[in-house]
Amino acid sequence: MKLHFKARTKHPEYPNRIKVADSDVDWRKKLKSYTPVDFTHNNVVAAIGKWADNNWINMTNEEKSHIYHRITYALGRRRLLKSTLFKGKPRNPIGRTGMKGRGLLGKYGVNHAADPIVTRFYKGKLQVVLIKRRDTGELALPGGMTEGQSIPLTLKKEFLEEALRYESNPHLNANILRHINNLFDERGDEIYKGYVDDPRNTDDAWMETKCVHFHMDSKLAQKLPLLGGDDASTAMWKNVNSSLQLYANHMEWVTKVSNKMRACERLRSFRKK
Ligand code: RP5
Repeated sequence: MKLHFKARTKHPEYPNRIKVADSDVDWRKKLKSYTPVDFTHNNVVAAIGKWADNNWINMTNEEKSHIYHRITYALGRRRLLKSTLFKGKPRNPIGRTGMKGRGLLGKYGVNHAADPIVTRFYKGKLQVVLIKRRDTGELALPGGMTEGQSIPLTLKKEFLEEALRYESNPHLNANILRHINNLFDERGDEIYKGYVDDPRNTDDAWMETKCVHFHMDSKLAQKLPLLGGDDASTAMWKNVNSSLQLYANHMEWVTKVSNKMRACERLRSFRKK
């Protein structure tokens, strides 16, 4: 059974969670007492009817049925959210987090995101585009919530907004934009789909993502005018190595890409022989 770690840590905008030991995460283990902190951020309450669901106690059966039909990949394959229900309410499929309520997440159950991994080779080293998140100050992939849009659109939109400050970047010209459009239109290589070990997760709400890899030609990569925007204070190329520490479990997916690229390199040099 997969464990979550970051989903049990403190988020800067959250109160402290109840401590949950690794051995107590699994719901199948009966605990003498489990009293998670109840927290839904004011921003979520203010967004009810916009990007946030209604409060569970005020929800009509129709609203609940709509939620039950959302898609989750948290346990591997595609399922309806109703497969995660406990007493009629979606429950974190990985286990206890020490907090109930929605925290900063608008939706009960799954909250969908998309994460682009954009890489290049620079001086023989694999590099990846990262942003610094304004909320936790951590380095992260430039991903974002799907907000009802398709995954391909979200991947491109988030990259443009968070890594290139699309709206007001004076160095982002039509030629570079055309190349970026072409790169993202190639569909990329799916690296991961499912649960994110996000520090905002709770027992009632969690993040899931689809993470897609795009490798950039070195010449185009050199021209990319990286500039943090929206939820990102900065954007940069970073060498991929084991000392890199990233938000949530983003490093797992970057490592997968690095292994894939290394295998491709080996194959290429083998063919040259
Ligand atoms: C993570 O949160 C996802 O992997 C994605 O990077 C991000 C989406 O949330 P926001 O950055 O839009 O807050 O779980």
